[in-house]
Amino acid sequence: MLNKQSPLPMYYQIEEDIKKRIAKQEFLPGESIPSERALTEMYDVSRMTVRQAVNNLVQEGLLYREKGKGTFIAEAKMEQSLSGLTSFTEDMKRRGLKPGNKLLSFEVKEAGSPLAKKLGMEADERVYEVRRVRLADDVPMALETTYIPYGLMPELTEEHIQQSFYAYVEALGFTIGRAEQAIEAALADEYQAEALEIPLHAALLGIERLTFTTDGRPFELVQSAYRADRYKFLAEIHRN
Ligand code: 16G
Repeated sequence: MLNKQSPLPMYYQIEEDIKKRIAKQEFLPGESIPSERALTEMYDVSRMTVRQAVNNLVQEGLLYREKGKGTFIAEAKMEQSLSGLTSFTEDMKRRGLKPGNKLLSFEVKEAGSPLAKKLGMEADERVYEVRRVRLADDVPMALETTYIPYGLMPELTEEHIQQSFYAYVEALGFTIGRAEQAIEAALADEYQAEALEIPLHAALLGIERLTFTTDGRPFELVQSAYRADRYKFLAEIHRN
């Protein structure tokens, strides 16, 4: 089944083979994978090689371990389009999942210069700094830190932000226009790991979004950490 002449390492070929089986639904989400011994025999390789392949797939989020129980096939990742300017609440509802919000902190502080510059305000003006864990059917998906110019919505409360922020913004009469977004890789620090219920140093997708109203006013800067084992971002691209 594996090509021992190939320059591709054995563990990598095993990973590819397991991925293929998952794609073909030979292995289904929630099912346990064959034992280490069974895999060793199946691929005719050492336990070390099997272990390396399985560890890599766990790191990638295709498999997950449960203490004392074994290793299982993970659910398929959420596929999030990068082309629409939607809110977390909207995205979850569209998927038929229950959106959840766990408020970790809610503060008003002085913006300071780098933030003020991005939000088009003075450094001594105030911003809300809101930390929320976003949940889908009660499972933590992302950790968001949102900065909002205080002067723009001075009535914002903890209660509002535990619901959809975009719904609140629109209820105020603002029209959400466009956003600038950047994505980069990151590893979970202690705080992120705890909030997202993932291992320390698990892979994350860090997203920064700066969002403007249709009249060009920035109203949020959001730094979010999405679980890389649960999320995949999709974009359609065109030539010219
Ligand atoms: C999404 C947005 C975030 C926005 C939030 C509003 C990304 C990367 N981020 O999570 O910028 O603040 O939705 O969600 O997509 P809400 O209306 O459910 O509070």
